[in-house]
Amino acid sequence: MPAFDSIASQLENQAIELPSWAFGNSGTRFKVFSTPGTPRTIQEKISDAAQVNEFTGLAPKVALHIPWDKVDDYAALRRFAGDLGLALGTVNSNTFQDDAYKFGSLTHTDAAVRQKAIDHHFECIEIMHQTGSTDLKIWLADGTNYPGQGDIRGRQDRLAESLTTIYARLGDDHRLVLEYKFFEPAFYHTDVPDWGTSYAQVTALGEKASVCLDTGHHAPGTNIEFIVAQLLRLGKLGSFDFNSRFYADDDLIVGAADPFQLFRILYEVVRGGGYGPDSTVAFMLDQCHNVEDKIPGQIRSVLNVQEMTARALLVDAPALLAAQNAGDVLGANGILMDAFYTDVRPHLAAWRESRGLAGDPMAAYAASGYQARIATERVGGHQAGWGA
Ligand code: AOS
Ligand code: ZN
Ligand code: ZN
Repeated sequence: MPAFDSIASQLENQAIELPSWAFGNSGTRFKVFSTPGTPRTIQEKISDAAQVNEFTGLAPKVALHIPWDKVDDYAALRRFAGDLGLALGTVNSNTFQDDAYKFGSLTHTDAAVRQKAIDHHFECIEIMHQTGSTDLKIWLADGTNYPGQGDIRGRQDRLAESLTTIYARLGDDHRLVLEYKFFEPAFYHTDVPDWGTSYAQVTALGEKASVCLDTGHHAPGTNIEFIVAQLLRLGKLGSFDFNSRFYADDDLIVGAADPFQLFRILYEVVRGGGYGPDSTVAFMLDQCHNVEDKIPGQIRSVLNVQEMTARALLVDAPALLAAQNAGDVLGANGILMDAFYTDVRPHLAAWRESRGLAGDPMAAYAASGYQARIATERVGGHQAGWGA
């Protein structure tokens, strides 16, 4: 197995985008617990994201959700983030909370509703010009609850037409990433339920469109790393929404439920050329912190991604290939498992310290006093989806 030192320089390439909504209060359909110090504005969310980056060096971008993060002056917001060492990242559209979208948005039978949803995406693209964001991420709640409720085929056709109109409005440096999800909020059929549908739709659009893979959006038992390998092979893996799931779209801390799965995914990312300076894959988190503090929740998340990336980089690729080609089943499996079972935490702590970062970012953040300060300074923080 390669020594840690031989892969250390590749860790410099890691950049994880934080979701603005992770810093707001969120919960289940039963209760939204509020956490002292919860941001009241997008500026406060960005300030909290800056803490994650300050203690880890891993999170230089913040993704926005429109209209949750709507402001009058996006150029000013970009400067605000820049002064904290951050860039504004992916702009997430939202066509799932207006009454008009009860029966769909980009797929709706009513052209006026489709146009409303398209106009919202035009607004997002305009915002991207001002924020310097390159990615427009579309996740649709569109779908039906009962067989016969909608014309599945007609909805695909309208989706294609709506996406084509949005795609035509993208700037030269812009990309469109289409996220899939197998169910919820629709329970019978969802209009973009799987990677194949997303792939078919974005391929019809053109080069600037690709697939967003949310790790929580698959049926239990799905081999997600296979999807990763396939999409990279096809040149259509645009971005990740990382999180963990035990049951459905749980949006828990990435790597918390199944670190081995995260390792397997990141191994295929590395294997498929999705990691490194030439990669165009965006690594985002899409998480909510319902019962734990949000900033340390995000710090833990990016550290989990870093740990599993380091382990994936440690796989002895030539030896693995040789074992595979020789039909050495257990030898090949053993080579992969050797890397997975390597505890990289002491190495990563030393690596951080060599770069002027705290060896233990969780402890350093806890000792910084920031959490106590925001708890006293901020009163009346908002729910994630309804922040200022
Ligand atoms: C929804 O399930 C998706 O994961 C989206 O990425 C969504 O925009 C995000 O969870 C924020 O609500
Ligand atoms: Zn997502
Ligand atoms: Zn989700």
